[in-house]
Amino acid sequence: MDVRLQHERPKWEIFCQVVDNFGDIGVCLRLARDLADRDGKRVRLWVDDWAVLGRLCPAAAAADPARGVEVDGVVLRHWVQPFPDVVPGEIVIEAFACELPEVHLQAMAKLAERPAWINLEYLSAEDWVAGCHGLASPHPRLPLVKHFFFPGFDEASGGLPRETGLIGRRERFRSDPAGMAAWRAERGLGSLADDTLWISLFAYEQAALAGLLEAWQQGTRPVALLVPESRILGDVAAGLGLDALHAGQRIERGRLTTCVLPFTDQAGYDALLWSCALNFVRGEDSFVRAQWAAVPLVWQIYAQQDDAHLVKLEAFLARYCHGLEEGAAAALGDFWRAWNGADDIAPGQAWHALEQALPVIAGHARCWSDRLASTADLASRLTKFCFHIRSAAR
Ligand code: TRH
Repeated sequence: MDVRLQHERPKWEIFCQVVDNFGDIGVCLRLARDLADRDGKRVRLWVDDWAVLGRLCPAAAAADPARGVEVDGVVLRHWVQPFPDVVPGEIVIEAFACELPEVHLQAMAKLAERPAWINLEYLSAEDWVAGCHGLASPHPRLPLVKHFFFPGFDEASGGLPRETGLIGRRERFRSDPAGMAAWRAERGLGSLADDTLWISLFAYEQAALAGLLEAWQQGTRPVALLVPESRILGDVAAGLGLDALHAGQRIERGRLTTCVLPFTDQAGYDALLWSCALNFVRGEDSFVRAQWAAVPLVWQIYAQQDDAHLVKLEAFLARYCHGLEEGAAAALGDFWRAWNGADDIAPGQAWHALEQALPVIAGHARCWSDRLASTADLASRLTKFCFHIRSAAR
């Protein structure tokens, strides 16, 4: 990498630690790319797990972590100990409450114009977010103030990540049937009936999957189930009576065709979501991307202690189902609760009602996405917020 880029002071600097899975880096990588695109490529992203980054970003996988690499205007750096002596960015974001290296905090405190310091929080639809978004927290020892920034679904929050041009790209993909057919054919997904229901399945382990696979096999409509490599693959194999499944395999059972896809980069995953009529997603980033896909989704929320995640699930359902016809809202809510183990009913039992309601939910998903897309996105709100706190500090 260009030595200049290694040492130039970035405008935006993001720190991310992997807690589990891909989502934390996934969110940060998208935000970093978006900021670089809007803001003249002055972004540096530190990640502690280079291997996870490499799964989402093949250019990083090919690079030497000790040197870092620049991708789409973002300087990607491996966060190691001891932390190198670098000039902090003008805006320093710690993602998901990760702890900044002490040496970096000291460097931030020594600068004549101190950086804006942001703690980017997890996404939640809960009402308390409005009361916490933007709050300031002075450092106990150093002359630094951290501000909490909460993504969310309304004006009282930090909004949702939505990079410039995303909706246009989705629409171009969708309005090109020949292109979509070629995209499917390249992945070995050709020659399926016209009335096939295309479903993508990205999920954690799911003990109750077998019943749902059974419902799809016995259903009235053909189902194409596209499963990118993920933790649910073992349950898919078991549900189909197999020992294991691998990328590239295609299994036919009754009305169900299951195709296992290799884990792709983030752009490839977006295309998968756009190509389907129903997306099973998980965690945070795929959950948001499925909303931008503007088709029905099923969310498997990341499980937390004491079932705290179920409160978050209900908070989102309440917002999402607002304005959705009562029967469709009930079908959707029942299925989501079943999928998250929040109900005695199994997903296989809840499927029929959801399937019936899909056309109505599809219209609603489009309106939901359009409404969200008409509001300011996370990067714009963050930029504005940081401008205000930096102006106030001068
Ligand atoms: O990996 P996740 O389960 O991440 C979760 C959440 O972020 C959660 O908030 C966090 O607390 C927990 O981890 C520890 O799910 P998520 O957020 O959807 O991230 C997956 C990323 O993987 C997302 O950026 C999309 C990307 N992806 C690809 O790039 N290619 C693929 O083929 C697939 C299937 C996913």
